[in-house]
Amino acid sequence: DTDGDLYNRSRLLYRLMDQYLQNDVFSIQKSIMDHVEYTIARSRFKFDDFEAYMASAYSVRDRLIESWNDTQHFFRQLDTKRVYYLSMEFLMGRSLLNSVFNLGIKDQYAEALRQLGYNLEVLVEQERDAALGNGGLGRLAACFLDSLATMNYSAWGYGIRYQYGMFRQTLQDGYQHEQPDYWLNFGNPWEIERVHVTYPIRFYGKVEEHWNGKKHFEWIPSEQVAAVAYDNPIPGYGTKNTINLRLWAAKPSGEFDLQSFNTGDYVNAILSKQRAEAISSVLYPDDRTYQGKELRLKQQYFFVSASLQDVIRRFKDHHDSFDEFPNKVALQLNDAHPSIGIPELLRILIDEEGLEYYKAWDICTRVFSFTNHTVNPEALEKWPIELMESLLPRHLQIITEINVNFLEELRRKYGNDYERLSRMSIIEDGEKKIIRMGALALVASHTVNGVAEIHTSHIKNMFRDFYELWPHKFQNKTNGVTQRRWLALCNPGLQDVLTKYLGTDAWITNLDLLAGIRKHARNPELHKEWNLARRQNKARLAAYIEGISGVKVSIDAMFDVQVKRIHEYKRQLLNVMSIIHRYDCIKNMTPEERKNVVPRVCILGGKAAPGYEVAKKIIKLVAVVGEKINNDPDVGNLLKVIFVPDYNVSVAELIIPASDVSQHISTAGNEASGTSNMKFAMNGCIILGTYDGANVEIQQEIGKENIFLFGAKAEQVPKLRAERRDFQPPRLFTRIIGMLRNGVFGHQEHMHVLCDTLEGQGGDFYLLGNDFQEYLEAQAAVDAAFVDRPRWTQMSIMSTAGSGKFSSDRTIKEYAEQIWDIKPFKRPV
Ligand code: T68
Repeated sequence: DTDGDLYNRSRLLYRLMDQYLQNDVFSIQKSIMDHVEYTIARSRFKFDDFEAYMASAYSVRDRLIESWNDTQHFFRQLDTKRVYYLSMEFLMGRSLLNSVFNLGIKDQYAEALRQLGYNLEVLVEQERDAALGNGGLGRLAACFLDSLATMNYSAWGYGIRYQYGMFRQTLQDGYQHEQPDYWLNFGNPWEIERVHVTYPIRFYGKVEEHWNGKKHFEWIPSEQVAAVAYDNPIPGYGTKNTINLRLWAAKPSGEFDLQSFNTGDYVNAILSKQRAEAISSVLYPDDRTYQGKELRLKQQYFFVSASLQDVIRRFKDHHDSFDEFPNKVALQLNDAHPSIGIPELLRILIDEEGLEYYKAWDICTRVFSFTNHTVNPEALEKWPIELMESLLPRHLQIITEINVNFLEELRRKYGNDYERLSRMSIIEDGEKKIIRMGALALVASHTVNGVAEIHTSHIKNMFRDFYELWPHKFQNKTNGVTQRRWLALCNPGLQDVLTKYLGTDAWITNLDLLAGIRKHARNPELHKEWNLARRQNKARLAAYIEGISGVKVSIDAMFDVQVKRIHEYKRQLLNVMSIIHRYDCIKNMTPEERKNVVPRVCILGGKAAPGYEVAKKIIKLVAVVGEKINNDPDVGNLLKVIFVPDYNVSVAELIIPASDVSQHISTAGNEASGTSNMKFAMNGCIILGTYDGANVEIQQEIGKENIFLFGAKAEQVPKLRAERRDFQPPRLFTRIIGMLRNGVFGHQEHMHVLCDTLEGQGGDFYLLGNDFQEYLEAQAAVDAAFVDRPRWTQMSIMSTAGSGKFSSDRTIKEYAEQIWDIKPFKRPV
């Protein structure tokens, strides 16, 4: 090209792109109709709601791409330090409303669609949830991305593009059934497939040792797949920044295995390559229990290796040596799941980039940091050494080397304190040698954090040897949630009331401003508007409940909600027992006495891991108890019990703003933090909970008088457990167990199994009996508060007012400043 050619070509390019897409109503309509015709290939005179949703989504995506491109260009030019959030799970939910809201074009889209004869609220419902996560851990990652974008940090999310997300739960005769979630069936308009962004991922094989002046290892793998990038733009709110969530899909590798095509078995050769796709096909639905499945380790290595290759490629675009790597890259491990990334980074730096081991190790310890999400040491991933040796032989060598060096360091410090050394060793010695991924993450990371104050103190205890050695590594980062999705979007009524009384909508990016509503907490005008907004939410939920169950519920009743994964430690069983107690009381009342009962609708929801039998039995119990109570004419409207099937992000968005009371009643010391407690509090719902996880900090923020906490404290639990055999549970507790066993609700065999978890040798591990009395008292206090309407409304307002701390914006700012050392860069308009 001559200079003249170049000049003319760039003039042409600018002329072709004379402006960005416009966001006036007509331009939006034109974008949508173009996609109806040219992407969906329907006629503009005939397209249904789903097609209108797809076309709208594509038109929003166009706008996201503009913003994404410019943001990436902006960060590249500045050569910013970036944080990479590595997570096996991102529980994103729906995107349409969130995207137009964050881009600041929600009203224009609503109007554009209205004029075309469509309703944005209806179209929003056409979208399938992106359910690439189990629960709190995956949803936290999603909230973090929203905050990272909004606060202008240079950040990427990296994960897996599962073809099947979290299973869909249906109830058949009260039993949970799992249906595959093939969410990509009708296409995913939000992602951008990058067929050229692909990396080889290798498995199995052997390691050869070479000598060319120094020892060098060569891994000769025997299986190879390709990781292909799918980009999901994440727009910030009130900013032009749009960041990226890059998810990897496994595809057959183009180059490998070519020789097998000469064997004559052409068809089988192709079929065997096709199996590569299995790696990214399904999300494991077991949260908090560890199963040593090879496919899971393959998934972990697959996405971490692709991500690190991508990170290093991006770094090398700007740098010739790795000296600057720790100043440009922060790698956050969302639990120990991605910690195979530690030996992978070392392998790349040593085997491929030619760095010395100690240089590579130094880099490693300056880039990784690790978040722990559980108090249960059983849930920490541990891989049998044989599995690692067969799947990732070079990585096993490297882990062994890390461990040898680490033990040597310990020996220098502690001498031959073998017990301590064996407790701390990354490789657990025993009949079967096991690699402790938690220990690996701890040794290689510069920081480890818990997700609530109480949880962090628990971690220091769980890893006490490491805490003694490296106290400076341990930090707390109390979780948070994004108020964009979890207040502004899911509760538009309350959004308007808040903005009106605060005189600004700045709380959408500065949640501390909610405290300003405190001075109106007794204002009767506010009470009226507050309750009106909340009643409209309740009416929406009541209609939904009638639709799924046929049960009519009164919106004057208290909506009492417990929605979360089903787990013994979360004690849904305790909730059901108090419901049975309430039923028992009503049955034994005179009609006159029944007039004083505060009507309640008890709503439960949540999925059980497919192999978790007790959890599944709890779901059936709720169904059975509900069946009996809901149809008992003595009870009428005083008590209803509803199990909402398929609890997911979208259902949460409907339920949370409509709840009066929500329950977070885990045995103290078991729930790391909880995040839905924050969402409920923010929406003016009263928390009924234990002294566990973030409940403790919520109480500090909103005040003792506005929350109902009860039960044993975490520090009492070990003693209570030890004394369990001599403990006499309250009479009411044994009475309810008796009712279940005696067949008051039928299904006796089923009930015996559940009751056996509460009685006898080793029974009641989660101390339901110990907390039962206080729980009933707290429940009675909730009833008393609810009927005092002004007091209740004031408590509700105070809950919202005290929720400022629980924005993920606050959490992310702490991570950015205290762990990642990154700064915000806002793209100029
Ligand atoms: C949750 N953990 C904590 N794990 O239970 C919850 N685990 O207290 C906390 O608020 C939340 O993390 C965010 O910090 C999980 O959700 C999992 O989902 C999970 C999945 C696979 C393997 C292990």
